[in-house]
Amino acid sequence: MSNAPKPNQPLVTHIYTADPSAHVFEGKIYIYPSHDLDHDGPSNDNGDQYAMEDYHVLSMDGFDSPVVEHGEALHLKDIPWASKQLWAPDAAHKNHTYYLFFPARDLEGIFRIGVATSQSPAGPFAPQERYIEGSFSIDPAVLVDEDDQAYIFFGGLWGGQLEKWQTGEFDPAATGPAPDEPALGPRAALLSDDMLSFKEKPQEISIVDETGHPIVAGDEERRFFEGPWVHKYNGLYYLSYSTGTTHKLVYAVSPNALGPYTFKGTILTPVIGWTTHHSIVRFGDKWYLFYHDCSLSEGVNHKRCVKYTELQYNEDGTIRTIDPYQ
Ligand code: FUB
Repeated sequence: MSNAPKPNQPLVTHIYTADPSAHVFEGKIYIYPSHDLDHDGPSNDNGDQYAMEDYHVLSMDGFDSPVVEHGEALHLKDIPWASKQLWAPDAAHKNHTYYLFFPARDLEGIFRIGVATSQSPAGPFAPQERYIEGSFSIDPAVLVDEDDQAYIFFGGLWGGQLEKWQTGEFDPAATGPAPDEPALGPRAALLSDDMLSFKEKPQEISIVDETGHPIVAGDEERRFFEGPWVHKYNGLYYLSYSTGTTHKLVYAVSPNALGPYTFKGTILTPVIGWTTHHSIVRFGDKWYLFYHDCSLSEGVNHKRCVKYTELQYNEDGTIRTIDPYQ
């Protein structure tokens, strides 16, 4: 169809979108992005410019079909515990229910992770009264494994506050580890069977190099910054994430969902704009990377657009690096 989205082009242009989490539900591709606001306010390392207030779900019957935008799926005003900044969400399906997991600042300005439910993958989603107990930081990604156990992965530095939780309590003055110390890893926990709480205290995921040594905080080409995503390929778990300050999407592999993960390489070279954020999904017999850049706003960091491209594996299971502008 002529109005089907093209690879490496914005999926929609009537709103700014970012942080796409893609899933196949009911035989279609559903995309859960952030909805960037079109404002001209100040920009800083704390991420205040990412002032999002609602979520809009996108879907496509397939890659030769047009994108459907399903309208507002959840708004900040309807979330009792949240004060601002609805950042990168993810969705999952279990118990004949669709779950939307999302970060937001609580009434004290601390990032937490909430969950909302719907009978439809397009929403609208009804939020729980409180954030998930014991949750913190940003960028939830949920993997419902083949045995039906659901894992939540999350975390992000700087504006995402992950470094402020090193003691297990929120310390507003805390900074990250020294450059030669192990970098902070994303956090992960099993979800309860009803998907509304953590089954256990979140644990830190370790990312190591090929010799088994932890990736250190000063290794900005490889260390975890934000946006974790876990998918399975040929029985192995692939943890991919943004390196933040070096603007790459990279990945590491493990036989276990909770790691340790061994660093492998780069999935996506830097895009236009500061942030990079993605998801990986299989549709039919092909794999796809959903990502964002700031091309639609000609480079304004908080006015992004979601895109997709095919992702390919080499025979040894490594992922071929993608340059989205080639
Ligand atoms: O969209 C707000 C934040 O920017 C996300 O939570 C991060 O992953 C980055 O994309």
